[in-house]
This record gives sequence, structure tokens and C-alpha cells, in this order.
Amino acid sequence: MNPACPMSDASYRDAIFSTPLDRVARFSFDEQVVACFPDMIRRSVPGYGQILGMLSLIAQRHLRHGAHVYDLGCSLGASGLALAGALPFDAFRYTGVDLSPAMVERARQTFLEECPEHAMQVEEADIRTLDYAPSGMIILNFTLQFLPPEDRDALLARLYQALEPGGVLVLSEKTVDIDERDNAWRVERYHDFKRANGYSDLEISQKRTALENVLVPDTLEAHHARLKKAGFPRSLTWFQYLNFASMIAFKEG
Ligand code: GEK
Repeated sequence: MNPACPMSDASYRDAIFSTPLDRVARFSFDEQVVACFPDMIRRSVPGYGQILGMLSLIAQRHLRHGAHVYDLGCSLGASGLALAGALPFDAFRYTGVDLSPAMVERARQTFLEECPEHAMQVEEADIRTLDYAPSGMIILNFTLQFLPPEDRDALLARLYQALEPGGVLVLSEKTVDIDERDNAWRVERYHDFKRANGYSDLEISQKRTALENVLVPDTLEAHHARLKKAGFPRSLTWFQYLNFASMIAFKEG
């Protein structure tokens, strides 16, 4: 880890769903979520830290020197910080994109404070309508799942076009199993994982309600089929922990 660019972990503990709510509102990435986001994502997404660590190893292997990287749905820029922590300042240029103004503001501030020498940019935009510049690596770390399912094919096809030959797309997602029993087992163990990380049954169930129809997961099979349809000749699942997975898709060089 580059000492000039440590991982940022200054945040509040996530207690958003800890008290009973009369009506659980749809989940949104507002100020309240931003304030506790690093704690929330670490305690809610199995393998989140390992995935961030591997992103920089993938970048070291696949990025040509000085190439451009997109981080779509960057939130507070954790993927960008992971890359900046492992790669020299001239190794890559980074653009984080997020729709939430509160996320974008905090991400910009974090990059200025933690890795001012690296070329880190953050844009407030909808990843469905952005004009993409040619890139060597595109990261979708737990973001595609928040897009309406009917918008996903078109986005991936555009990302395939934006990737340079030899470029890679890393896609991490919450997933569902085709088999109902397998799915139920993974979801139950996922709830055990959340309990072990300090979430109460009330928090787990209210968060589940808030995410209904907001986070719509696909099967791994559907993801790989979509990647193929978008143009990627090859993709594989490199990481899986319960109902959370990360895939990599290659654009032939
Ligand atoms: C991380 N990647 O820490 N356009 C742009 N941003 C969007 C859109 C959209 N259409 N829809 C949702 N978002 C991050 C974690 S969080 C995942 C990603 C989670 C943004 C949204 O504002 C939020 O910041 C992010 O996608 C999803 O590695 O919270 O589980």
C-alpha cells in the first residue's frame, strides 16, 4: 500500500434501519447513506474488501501504462483509492461516475486529500447516458444491480464499444440462484453473515424491504449471457461468496 494514499475508513456506523419505521422508504443514496456508507458496505457485502484488493492486481496485469479507467457507480471512490494505493501516479487515469451528488462530493474531496498526485476525476452523471471515452478497464462494482433490468443490455454493449482491445470489464453483483433451495440456503447464510456483523433481525428485514425493486439481482448465468450478447467473447466468475460474485470479461486484443 502506498502510504501517501491510505484507504479511507472515516465513517459513522450504519444504524439507518435499527429502529422500527412506520413505512420503510425505498432505499436511496442520500446524505444519510453517504455518512455511513463505508461501514454499511463492509458489513453488508461479503468479500467487498477482497474484491477491492484484487481490482488493483487485475489493473497491474491488464492495464497498459497511462490507460484510462472508469469506475461506474463509484460511490465514495473505494475502487479508485484501491488502485491509487497500489499503482504509481502515472500508471492510470481514473474517472469515477455516480448519480448521487452527495457521493460525488465526498469522493472528490477524498481523492484530493488522499491521493492528490494521482489523476482522479469524478463526474456526476447517469452511467446509462454518459458518452464514454476509450478505456483499458471498466469497473462496475455492485452498480449494475441498481439499474432497471431493461437498461442493462444497452449499457454493457456501449461499455464493450468503449473498451480498447485487450481491455477488461470487472462486474461485481449480488446474485440469485436458479434453484430455489440453493437460493434460500445462500440468502439464509447471508443473513447469518449480517447478524454476525452486528445487524439485528429488524435491520435486516427493513433493509430488505427498502431494497425491493431497487436492487434487482440476476443469476450468474444471465450475467454471462448478457456479457456475450454485449460482444465479450470470454467472461468468467473469478470470485463468489454466498450470493455475491465478481466476474471479469475480456475484449480480445
Ligand atoms: C464501491 N462501486 O464502493 N448512474 C450512476 N450511478 C448510479 C446509477 C446510475 N444510473 N444508479 C446507481 N448509481 C461502489 C459501490 S453502490 C452499491 C456501489 C451498494 C450509484 C449509486 O448512487 C451508488 O453510489 C452506487 O451506484 C451503488 O465499490 O450500495 O450496494
